[in-house]
Amino acid sequence: MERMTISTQPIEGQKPGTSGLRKKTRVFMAPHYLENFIQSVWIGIGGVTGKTLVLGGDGRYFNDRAAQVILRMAAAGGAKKVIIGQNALLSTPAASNVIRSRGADGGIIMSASHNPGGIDEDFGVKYNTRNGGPAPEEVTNQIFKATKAISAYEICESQDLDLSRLGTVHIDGMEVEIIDPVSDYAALMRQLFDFDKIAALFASGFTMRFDAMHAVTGPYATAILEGELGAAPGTVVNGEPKPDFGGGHPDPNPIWAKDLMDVMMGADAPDFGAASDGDGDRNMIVGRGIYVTPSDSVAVLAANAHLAPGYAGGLKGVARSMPTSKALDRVAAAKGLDCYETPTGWKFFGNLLDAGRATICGEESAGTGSDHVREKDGLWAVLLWLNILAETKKPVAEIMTAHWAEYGRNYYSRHDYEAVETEKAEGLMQALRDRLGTLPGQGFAGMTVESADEFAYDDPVDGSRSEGQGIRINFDGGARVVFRLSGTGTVGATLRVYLEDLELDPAKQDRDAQEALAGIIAAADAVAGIGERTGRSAPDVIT
Ligand code: VG1
Ligand code: CO
Repeated sequence: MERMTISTQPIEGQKPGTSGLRKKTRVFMAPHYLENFIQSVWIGIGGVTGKTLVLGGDGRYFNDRAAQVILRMAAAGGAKKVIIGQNALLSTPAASNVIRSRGADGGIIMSASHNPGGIDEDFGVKYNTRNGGPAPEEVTNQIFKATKAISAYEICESQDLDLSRLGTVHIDGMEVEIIDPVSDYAALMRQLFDFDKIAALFASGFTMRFDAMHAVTGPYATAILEGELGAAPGTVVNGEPKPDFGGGHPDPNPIWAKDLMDVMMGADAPDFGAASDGDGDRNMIVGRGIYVTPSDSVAVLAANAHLAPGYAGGLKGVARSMPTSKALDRVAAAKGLDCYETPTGWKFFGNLLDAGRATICGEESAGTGSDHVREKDGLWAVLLWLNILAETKKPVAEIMTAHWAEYGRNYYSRHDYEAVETEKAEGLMQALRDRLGTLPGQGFAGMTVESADEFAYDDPVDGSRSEGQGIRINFDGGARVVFRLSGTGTVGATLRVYLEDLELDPAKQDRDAQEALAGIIAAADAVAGIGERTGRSAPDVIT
């Protein structure tokens, strides 16, 4: 087999965002694009010689082709071994688990997560380090630096490997182990949760609908929920991963998982509903007649995790991303736990989890997870909910009402303005930034600003500092709004507006969130001039 050195030139814009490099699929398919980035990963991590890597993806269009290229480049770089999921599939949390359990040096996940897939949609590549978590900024900065200086990459010339057959094959002296993508992950879940209790719950007639959104969680959910826990056949819908996710957005929220919402709000709703995203790290939780916001879900999980065997000893601490609601803080305060506030993106939880400072983490964007892996984990959240439901035998709605009565309800919503012209979105942020010092005391739509700042994070473990992580404005009375630009989009800019207000009175905790937040929504528009600056009269997505 021949190793080839191919001359290339730096390609602009290969800067990893919130979670890896995400671009239009056709951009990734253009000559040298993927190769340049992979070679830069090798350079950024100090070379791949002698290393063992894990490789897998969410099955989106180009997943299979990209896997063959990455294998040939790993071989050319002198890697010792690549462990790859059958058909190049691995959910993000499963990949994180394989890196950890097999003691690999790192891994590459091919995914653009919740972004749509297909030749005209999105593709992505992310590097995870030895702890199983997304590379920290220090590493992604090295990778980005390498993309700007690259002049050649190395690749083996070889036939495509047959990735459909389990077992070990070789490519230019490098071992390639093709593993079942589900079995290691299922074994881990069995350790954490009381499968017998959950199985008894299903046996007693409890019904569920899990919408895999034609994405990677299908095989995992089918094997675990239907196969091991005895949920009725058909519990998992849209369970076959498709390269274009059936044409949908594999993003588990009430907008993109509307079918599930309609069923759960309907007359014959099952007891429990859930959905996951493209790469299996997000989750949506719905009870019969009630949607649970991700911010509330992580709070409920933290409050009740001790009911599952894996967390019976209690939690070391909890963490949430800054724009996530403070519902988790209220649970932490009541239980005497530390609660950390990090920038958006799972990579910021890695150090806290490694250092044993946090056990459960969450993001308002439907990401929840624990120290069992170093990624958020959609199915894990669903199984923890099932374990809690099996123990309490209460409907989701009752659990939520009781939770709010005890801790208060943090009304919460996120409004997204998608594909805004980059200049306009950045102008809006800059204008806010320029006025931060003068905002306190000023009134907007009847609300008075108490404090305003731009969030910066000092990592308590390694002391690194991350600046420019979102503008937050607190109003008198406790309401707040956060403004951020997305770091995962591929077209223009997405403005995210996060809205929150606390209600302690149980008599006022059953309102519609948009109604409850109407005042703060108006104040957000008034303070930032959203309509005026973006030309949009309403958000594209409300979650
Ligand atoms: C979004 C979410 C963030 C999440 C990230 C990756 O980032 O807001 O909470 O960690 O996606 O999730 P941004 O920069 O677009 O707001 V996933 O499931 O897309 O890997
Ligand atoms: Co995801």
